[in-house]
Amino acid sequence: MDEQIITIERHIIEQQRRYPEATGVFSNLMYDIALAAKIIARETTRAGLVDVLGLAGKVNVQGEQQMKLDLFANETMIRMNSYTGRLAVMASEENENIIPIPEEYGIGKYVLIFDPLDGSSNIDVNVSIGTIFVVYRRVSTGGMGTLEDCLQKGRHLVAAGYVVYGSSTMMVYTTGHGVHGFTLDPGVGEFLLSHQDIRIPAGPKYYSVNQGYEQYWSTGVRRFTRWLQGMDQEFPRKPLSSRYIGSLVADFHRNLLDGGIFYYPADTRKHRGKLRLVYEAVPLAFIAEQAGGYASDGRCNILDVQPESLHQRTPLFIGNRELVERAEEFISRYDV
Ligand code: FDP
Repeated sequence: MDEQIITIERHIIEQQRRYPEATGVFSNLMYDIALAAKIIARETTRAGLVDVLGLAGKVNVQGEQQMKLDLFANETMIRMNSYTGRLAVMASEENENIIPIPEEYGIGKYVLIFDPLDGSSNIDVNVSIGTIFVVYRRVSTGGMGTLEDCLQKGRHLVAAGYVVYGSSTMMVYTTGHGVHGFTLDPGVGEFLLSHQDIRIPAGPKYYSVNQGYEQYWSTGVRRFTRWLQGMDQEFPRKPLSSRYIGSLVADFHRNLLDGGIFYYPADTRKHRGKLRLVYEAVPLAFIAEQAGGYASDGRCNILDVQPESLHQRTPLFIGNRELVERAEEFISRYDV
């Protein structure tokens, strides 16, 4: 019985020890996010029991109808983080504009960007969904944070993570020193370290894409998919299995642990893809990189893309490095 039980709080404190100059503000911000995740997890697990299902009747900035649980998750993230004095500004996938921190609450030096509940079409059918977050240092000086603080390149982020609400709730995060996963023990209400220093397995098992849209894809994406299926005559390979949940966090999480690639390409209907650069692609790209993987928009590293607007969309190829690099090769060869 010499196995240690490490809570997320303890892990965060140990990470903080790497920085003797740290004041603890960042660690506390990580706790706040973990606490918000626990509150959202409690609601998602009760969603089938209480009357929180169904549409709230509002339409979000993406033009999608919001579900009640999306609103709850968004409110929870905002309420947990507005009054702490740790943040300069926030941005949420559910809000059209940046979320300023009122000066009377105290303005901090960090910036929090999140997708409160990703995979919303899966809520009603009890399939895994998730929360994605990313933290930056502010770049503006003085006063309330600005849009510029929220439009930094992924390369400059300080921490990124996600929570997946699945058969158990897991929080996975990185501060640039490996990727660590914690499973929520609902009995004690603590996230306990269950996956230390996650590395994407070298031998990939899965490819994850919505193949129903194949008719809209470019030649490069089609050829790449044929290659993954072991059907490319020129470059034969063993076929990968296909898995697609339709919740980015859940699809990404499975491929992170088991090996594989998730992609949501640009197509003839969605010229810039569907997923959001700052809320979805960037945080997961950093996690992938920290786990030995890679994320690309098909031509360029996601972490090097300069965001131009908050809700900007991007094509995304993410997972095992060699598969993502192959996707780039097929795209540069066949798509002009
Ligand atoms: P959803 O629209 O259900 O919120 O980001 C949005 C997202 O889900 C991702 O989680 C998911 O990977 C993707 O869209 C699914 O889109 P398709 O239904 O077009 O495959």
